[in-house]
Amino acid sequence: VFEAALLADNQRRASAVRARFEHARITALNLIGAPGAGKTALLVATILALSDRACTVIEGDQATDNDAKRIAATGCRVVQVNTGAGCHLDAEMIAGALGRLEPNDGSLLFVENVGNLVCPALFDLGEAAKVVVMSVTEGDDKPLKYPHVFRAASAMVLNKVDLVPHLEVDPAQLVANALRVNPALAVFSLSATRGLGLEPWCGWLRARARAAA
Ligand SMILES: Nc1nc2c(ncn2[C@@H]2O[C@H](COP(=O)(O)OP(=O)(O)OP(=O)(O)O)[C@@H](O)[C@H]2O)c(=O)[nH]1
Ligand SMILES: [Mg+2]
Repeated sequence: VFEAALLADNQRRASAVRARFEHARITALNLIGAPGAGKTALLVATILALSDRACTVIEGDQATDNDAKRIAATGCRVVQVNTGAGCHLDAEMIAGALGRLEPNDGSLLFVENVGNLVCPALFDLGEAAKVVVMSVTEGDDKPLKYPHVFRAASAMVLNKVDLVPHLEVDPAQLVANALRVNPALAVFSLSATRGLGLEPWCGWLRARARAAA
């Protein structure tokens, strides 16, 4: 009962945040993935590749501002949110961060959620879409074992494809498992640190931003 009330309260706040984004034509993406999947590396590479677009970032972590510093080094405006013991961001935290961030009308806003494949799937942040970020090192069965986030997401980034030759993992099987859970998932295989395969992902982001304009 407590959890249902908590989620209902979050949903109300998320709807208000979403209305605010739509009014300002801001495209907000909620990036969710396990610790170390490469969410921050993906954001750094994406921001540099989309240098012609206005972007801002909300960084969610239990502790430290390490990731905010990595984003700030690209020249992008960023706000860090620390959740302490919390395992996910919620809509109230986003509303608070927006007061500090003040993203421009028509811009792209990336939210990096706390590293966790489970809890963040439950909490609507008012985003236009959730993106699940996975790396090939996590194993090809993960979409079947943690289906909720794959079902909730509109896209999956499969990161660290540069490491495939060193692993036993079958990336085709991983993608097939993800599509079994959610046939509508847009899939982007890439290497954030090597800058491989970024084009289709950036194209998808541009199309989302155009749709909001
Ligand atoms: N080989 C390889 N390493 C990568 C790639 N992307 C990220 N990494 C490395 O993976 C590690 C984790 O990357 P982060 O960007 O910190 O991952 P994260 O998902 O933001 O981690 P948390 O915020 O702690 O959940 C770092 O050492 C990165 O350099 C990639 O495409 N290829
Ligand atoms: Mg990170």
